[in-house]
Amino acid sequence: MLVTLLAIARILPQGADVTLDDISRPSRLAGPGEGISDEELALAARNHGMPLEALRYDVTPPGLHYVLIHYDIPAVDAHHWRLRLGGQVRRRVELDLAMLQSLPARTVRVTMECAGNGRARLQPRPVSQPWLVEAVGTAEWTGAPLRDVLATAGLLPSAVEVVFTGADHGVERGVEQDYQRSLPVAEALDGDALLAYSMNGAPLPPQHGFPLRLVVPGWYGMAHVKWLVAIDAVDAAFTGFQHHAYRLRRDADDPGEPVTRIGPRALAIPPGMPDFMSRTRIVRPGLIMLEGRAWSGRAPVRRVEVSTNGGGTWASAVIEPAGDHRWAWRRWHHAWTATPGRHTIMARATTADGEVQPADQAWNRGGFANNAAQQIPVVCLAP
Ligand SMILES: Nc1nc2c(c(=O)[nH]1)N[C@H]1C(S)=C(S)[C@@H](COP(=O)(O)O)O[C@H]1N2
Ligand SMILES: [Mo]
Repeated sequence: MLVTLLAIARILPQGADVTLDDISRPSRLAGPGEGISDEELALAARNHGMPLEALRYDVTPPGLHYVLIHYDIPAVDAHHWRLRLGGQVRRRVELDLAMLQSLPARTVRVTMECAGNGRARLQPRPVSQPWLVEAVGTAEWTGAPLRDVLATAGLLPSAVEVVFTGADHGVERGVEQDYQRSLPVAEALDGDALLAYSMNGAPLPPQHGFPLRLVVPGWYGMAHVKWLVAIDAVDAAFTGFQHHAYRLRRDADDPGEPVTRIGPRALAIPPGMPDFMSRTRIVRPGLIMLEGRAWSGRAPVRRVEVSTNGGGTWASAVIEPAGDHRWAWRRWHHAWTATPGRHTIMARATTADGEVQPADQAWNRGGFANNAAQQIPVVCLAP
């Protein structure tokens, strides 16, 4: 029914009468048995995930970090680019890249994950970027602490939130907009938020926000505004589109809770070798070292457990220490003796607060913050 209405809306308006509503899609859930559409495929082909074998690296090599871009990568000329600070501040400030780079720099290793990671497996499926579980990556971001940059303008006591505006522009559900997100002042002044001009020791690549992006360690990806051009302190809670878009809602009328910090998750490097089309993992009998990574933007990960029988029984994996990298994933491993037959490998993380990854999905309309434990079907061949 909805699909028919959309099809008619696409045919009817001709020439001068076309509006954004005619071409922009409302949010919707896929119908029973409805496969991934051409439109979702178009998003999936440009917004790529991290191949899970790249979980082997402490820092994700350039080009393997996941990418999510709502509109287009904007054209930015670094020489003319400026960051404007305004709103509830003592003085308006314009900074160029050299000025930002002259402030004391910090480097933070951060695991970033898209809030929509895991969406494609939900039933019913929210129609959007169809991630499985690979919308994650870890990078070393270098830049100026956000609070130091805010101090150049001086926040007024009337400031309650800080709004970040990207140079990218597009339409979403009929609303034309710059990509914008806000942070509460307390969060913005937190020591770890960074305005990053470098990723893994090199200037930001175009797809990751050149020349400057916000990095908010521990928060889901949508908070880390790329291609930053403006920061405005505001005296009331920000109500822009992306604030409403990222909420955990049961249905369209539910005001929902905002999506903020990354839930705990463990992922395994898929063991053995893959079959090209089915992606089924194939192993041979004997000792196999299962390895992976675990992270959380809430309380730190305290335990990782592995199941080799689809969640029937769980065993504790060995986790390596976090070292100086509070906001980065941690490596874990677990020895498994594979026997001929079919197996389902699972991994789950538990935080120091006792939050454990669920076996089943807590469904919400946007398909956000889904951290149900990963399942990897493995076939072990006869010897
Ligand atoms: N300006 C701008 N910033 C943005 C986005 C965007 O579309 N435009 N996408 C956000 C989302 S939803 C995610 S998950 C992360 C992805 O960052 P990455 O592509 O560097 O991995 O960027 C965030 N920042
Ligand atoms: Mo995202």
